[in-house]
Amino acid sequence: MNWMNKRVLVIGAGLSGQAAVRKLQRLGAEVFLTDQQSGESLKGVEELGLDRTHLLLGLVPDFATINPELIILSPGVSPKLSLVEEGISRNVAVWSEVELAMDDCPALCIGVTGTNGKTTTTTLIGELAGLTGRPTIVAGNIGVALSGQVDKMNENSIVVAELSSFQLEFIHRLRVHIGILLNLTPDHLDRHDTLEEYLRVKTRIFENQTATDLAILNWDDPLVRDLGSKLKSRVLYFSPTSFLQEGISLWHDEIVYAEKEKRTMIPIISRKELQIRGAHNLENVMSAAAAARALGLSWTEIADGLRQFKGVKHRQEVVGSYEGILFINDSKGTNTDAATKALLAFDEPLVLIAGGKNKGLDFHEFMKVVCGKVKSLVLLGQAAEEMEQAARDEGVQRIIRVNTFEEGVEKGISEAVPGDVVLLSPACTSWDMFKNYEERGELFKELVRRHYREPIQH
Ligand code: UMA
Repeated sequence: MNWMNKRVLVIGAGLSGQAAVRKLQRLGAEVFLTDQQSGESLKGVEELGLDRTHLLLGLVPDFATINPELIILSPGVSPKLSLVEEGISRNVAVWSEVELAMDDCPALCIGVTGTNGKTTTTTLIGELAGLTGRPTIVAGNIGVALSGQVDKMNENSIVVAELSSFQLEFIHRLRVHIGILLNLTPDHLDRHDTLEEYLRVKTRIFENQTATDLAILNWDDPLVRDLGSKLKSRVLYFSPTSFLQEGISLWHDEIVYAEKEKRTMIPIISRKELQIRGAHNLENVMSAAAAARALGLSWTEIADGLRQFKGVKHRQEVVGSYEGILFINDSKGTNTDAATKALLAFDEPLVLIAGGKNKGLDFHEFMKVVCGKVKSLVLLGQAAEEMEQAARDEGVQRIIRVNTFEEGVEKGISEAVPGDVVLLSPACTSWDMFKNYEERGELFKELVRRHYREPIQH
């Protein structure tokens, strides 16, 4: 669309808002950027060019004075904000930042949504799409605003977009050629009010698909399965629990693709060959394989890509296997729920390295799981004392307290024997020792590799 000289109000000056402003500046629009926070507290705003751009920060601007023809909404901004309500009541178009990003983008678009697993699936599809040799970008809710990425795209490019319900709420023409809905469970109900509304918004991902497009749906999720009969696009189901005569599913331990009409079943890969663990990851792997197949990759190429995939950084990321011990970096496991999920993903004897700064959580329920799964528990950081107490209350036998992170990793290694898994999943934030969980995860990987004298990878 032509936005030359048009007045556009961008609400929210975070990643999305700033990327939108840059794109609108390139399109020649007159931009008004507003945020409830003042300029000093907003990182990156000072780097925005000010040509035909007005910064209205730390205040509530007067709608009538701006008189916008378009409002771009950052995903984290509620549509109940008075500025947005006023725009809607005056019939001003309201777009998500992703709508603006994809408005004139000629690339093939793969969109991934669902309550859980979006980031892993998006990352994996990005890696598989890379195998096609076509220019590929991975962006969206994954932490990189789409508007900042799509400018250099052409018809041959592939955009893999993680799309949240917040982003899908204000799309209009955004078309995903390949769309994935992984699963649907109640989430973000503070924003979407009812489960029905949340589902409605999520399923908008398929709204602009045509008969040539592909919808990849989870057979095991009744709400997602039912959607299949209502879509205009072709539908391909996947099931991580049962065999499907049509689609991607599990046949014993093998991930297979079956076509009913041709009466064929093609084995893709054994789940045992995957580096990423846990039942939930099968959803991610199967849907990504379906998308990659639609991109024209052979099943052999797809299997190779799946075999290589080490997961998303710091989320049950496979560091490597050394002298028969598998090392997993789950530094993003900053609460007991996330750390519990990580523990349950492994059947092998576990050495768990945990601790850091407590977010105010009680550790007793978590320690019940630890007690059943973990052979040695290494504790560090500010929360170590509290965690040790809870671990003792729940009957954990082998608890080792250390003073530094380095010592914790060394102890973890010395506790393990071939066949074990050493898991860093702290159940705490990193802020007592590190800037963030990324820094903690990177140090973990470095210490493990240094211990086994492997060159450090950056
Ligand atoms: N703001 C206002 N008024 C309000 C509310 C917010 O001015 O009423 C301002 C805040 O002061 C802040 C800005 O809006 O400066 C933040 O906007 P934002 O929350 O949309 O954050 P962005 O930095 O633009 O990041 C967003 C996504 N954030 C959310 O959806 C909350 C990022 O997803 C996404 O990676 C990024 O765009 C790039 O596409 C994060 C996320 O937590 C990872 N997503 C949720 C999730 O995964 O559960 C949906």
